[in-house]
Amino acid sequence: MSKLSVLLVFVPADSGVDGPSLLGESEHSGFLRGIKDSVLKNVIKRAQFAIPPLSLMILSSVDEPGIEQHICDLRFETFPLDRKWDLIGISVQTGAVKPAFELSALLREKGFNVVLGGPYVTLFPERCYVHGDVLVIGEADEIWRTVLKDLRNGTLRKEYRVDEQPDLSCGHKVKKDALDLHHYFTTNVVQTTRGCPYSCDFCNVHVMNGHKIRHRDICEVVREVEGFLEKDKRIFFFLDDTVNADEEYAENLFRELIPFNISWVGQATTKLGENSRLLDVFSRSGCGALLVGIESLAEESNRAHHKFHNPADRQAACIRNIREAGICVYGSFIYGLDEDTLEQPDAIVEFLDKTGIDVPGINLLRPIPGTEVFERLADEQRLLHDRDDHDAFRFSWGQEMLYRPKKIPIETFIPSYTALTKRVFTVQRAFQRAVNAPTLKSAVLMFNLFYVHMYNLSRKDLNRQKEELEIGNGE
Ligand code: B12
Ligand code: SF4
Repeated sequence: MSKLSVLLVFVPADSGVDGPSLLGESEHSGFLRGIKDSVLKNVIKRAQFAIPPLSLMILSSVDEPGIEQHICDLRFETFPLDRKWDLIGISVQTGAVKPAFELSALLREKGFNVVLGGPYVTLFPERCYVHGDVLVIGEADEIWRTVLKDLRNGTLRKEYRVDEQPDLSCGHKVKKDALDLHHYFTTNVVQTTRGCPYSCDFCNVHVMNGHKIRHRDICEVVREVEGFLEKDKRIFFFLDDTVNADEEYAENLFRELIPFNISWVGQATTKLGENSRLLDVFSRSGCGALLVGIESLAEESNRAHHKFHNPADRQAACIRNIREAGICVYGSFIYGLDEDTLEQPDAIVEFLDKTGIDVPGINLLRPIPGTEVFERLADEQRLLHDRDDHDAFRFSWGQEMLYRPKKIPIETFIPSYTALTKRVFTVQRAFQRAVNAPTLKSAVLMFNLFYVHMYNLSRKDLNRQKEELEIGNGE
């Protein structure tokens, strides 16, 4: 008997990291500039964040007799409509809801059975029922097997809800068999923990994955790294939101990884700079770069958004310690938080000079539906779009304001933000940062040069939005 075929689909977002482009048509863009933007968009799409979707790797690693699973990454592949699929699973991220639902509608029209899962389905199941035949609400690591069994038995239900978050310690081997390894910058993506003990109000990781940190078994992660190396020797991405959230676990895990001689990148809090033992283990295990969320340099702003774990007065020293350990720092700022004033841009530039941050990211606050800040801004009538219009809250690249800052009028805020990105992202600074980077110099140069381009797009879009806001105000 032939096997049942399941296809798992990753849908690119229209805007944002999947290939940034102008949100609106720029009158001044011109033919040549248009070509340049489109070429760069494709280069960025392919080079920058091209890592495979771990969620779909996890699901496709669930072995069920009589069922074969494939992954289709629409960033690189066209949808294989010429084949018969018994079930098609689509991962829905808040930033890519519209294209995900459009694809689902098209496939259902053609008679395919579509199952929807992922962060948006978990947060807003009531908005997804009409868009899929089956919904999986929550982390699907374990329940996916039930879905596959029901598919085989012809007893698929409308809804599968995960009541208790999966215990990560009981071992789920992640395989790469369903992936085309050649599409990606690297395929070595690993998650060691899930859940975040913090409650930043602009984030929904703690809403989806809970506050309790769940760990995978250290031996299991080590075996996974070893197995991954057989197929792909490139850099590892540890996708944990905070790889140092549990310092003892992190120390034990990365100590075990030292003999493998890998190089890796991840996300951490600046607190790492205060734990010299862990810093040493990170460095010896091959850590090349860490993204740290600095957000605001104004302590009262971080407090207003429930970010309490950043020691503002000690941040600079922490970052210097991390860089001195040979690890590059990607410093992620948000300008426009509630207590921010027009003094922030100077403070940020001074901070960048003082710490030598290798890649700065100067973000605008994105009120994501499903976060606390989204609800608060909606209640305070500071959102620029209807709170029910989730598509409007897309994840563009610092390219549009979605809300009114508290202390700075929006018409003043926009030029202040664009002037800041113009100072921070210049070709000259990109080269300087690459020269000074403790390691991964060419990657640091590449990122900074991409940002010169992307923040250039951001300025054009924001200037256009400012004009529209002024016209709207009758000026
Ligand atoms: C690595 C990463 C990326 C990578 C890879 C993206 C990817 N989708 O794989 C890159 C850099 C490309 C990226 C891009 C973006 N990202 Co991102 N990213 C992450 C990060 C750090 C880890 C993702 C991950 O692998 N998690 C581990 C897996 C196992 O968890 P999971 O994806 O939730 O999957 C589980 C369930 O959701 C479910 N599931 C998922 N898909 C499906 C599909 C089916 C059919 C089923 C049944 C179940 C199911 O089962 C899985 C196993 O339990 C998360 C933070 C986080 N903690 O998840 C943010 C996160 C997912 N990203 C986010 C955002 C906003 C984006 C962008 C929109 C950013 C932008 N400005 O462009 C884009 C969107 C790209 C896209 N088209 O999806 C938000 C999503 C918010 C939301 N509510 O949807 C998160 C949560 C970060 C945050 N703090 O808010 N991202
Ligand atoms: S932003 Fe980072 S630290 Fe804050 S809640 Fe989200 S995952 Fe946790």
